[in-house]
Amino acid sequence: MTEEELYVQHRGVYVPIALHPLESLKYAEEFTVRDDDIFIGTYPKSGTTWMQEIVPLIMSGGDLKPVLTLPNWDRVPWLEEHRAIELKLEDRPSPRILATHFHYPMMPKSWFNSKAKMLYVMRNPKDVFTSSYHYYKMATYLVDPGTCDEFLMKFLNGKVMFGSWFDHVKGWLNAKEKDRILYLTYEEMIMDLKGSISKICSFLGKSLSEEVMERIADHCTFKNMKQNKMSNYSLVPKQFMDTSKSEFLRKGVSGDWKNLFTVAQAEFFDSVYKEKLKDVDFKFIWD
Ligand code: PPS
Repeated sequence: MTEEELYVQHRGVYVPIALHPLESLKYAEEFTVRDDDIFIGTYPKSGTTWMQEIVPLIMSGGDLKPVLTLPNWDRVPWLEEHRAIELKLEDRPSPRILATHFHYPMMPKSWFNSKAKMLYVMRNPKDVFTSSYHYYKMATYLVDPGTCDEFLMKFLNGKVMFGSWFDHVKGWLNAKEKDRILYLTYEEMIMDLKGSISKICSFLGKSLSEEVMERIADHCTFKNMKQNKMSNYSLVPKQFMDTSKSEFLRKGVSGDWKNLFTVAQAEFFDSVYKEKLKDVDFKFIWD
């Protein structure tokens, strides 16, 4: 099926209609954000599921119950997904932990006047592309990616779900609420998960012992999360995700783009990246 059949344009970006019917997008825009809300913001395939595991564990002080009893989409629901209305997010007790793939200007109007915090995670876009390429093959609510070249052009032109990676990242990096946004990268989490957990704790004002942070880091390794059926997407019916084509928790590494890109594709990607991010001074640690 085509983009026109499976996606709807919301503020100029494609969103898959199966997950984000128009009433959900309206609900999200008009959502009343509370000062103690904690948001996890990502462009798709940048570390959302990982954070949906880490942040509840930090908030529970290392108690595994929330991550072993609730699927990640109920534990940390997406603000803009159809389930948000069913879950009645407006009635949930504080502090709520919410995920979003929204670009910065799409955030609920009330976000901008709140004190809510945002944990914004970025990942090497070549790895985001690679993870997406495999995911688009298995997720039946998305348009088949076609060849790697075809998907590359769509990705670089933002003709994919949630639009352009470049616009997403630039929008959030230029947000004016810097005091309540913590910028993280997937790569730093790969290199030092406990250090990232400690950073998140400080940002959220949670004081946890070294031992608890170590326990959280251990639970949140790729290997351990893959065993957790509340987080590994094995509860999703086959008709939505065909795991014979790819798994949701697929490889969990940085640099897998090297197994997909040709030299010419990587060079082309890098030239677009250089041009589009020329005004950004954030020090990314990826290649
Ligand atoms: S989504 O669809 O936007 O919610 O996807 P998202 O969760 O953002 O990204 C999925 C990728 O994150 C990887 N992942 C992890 N990597 C390392 N460690 C842990 N614990 C972990 N959990 C999820 C997941 O495997 C996807 O990346 P790829 O490269 O496809 O493996």
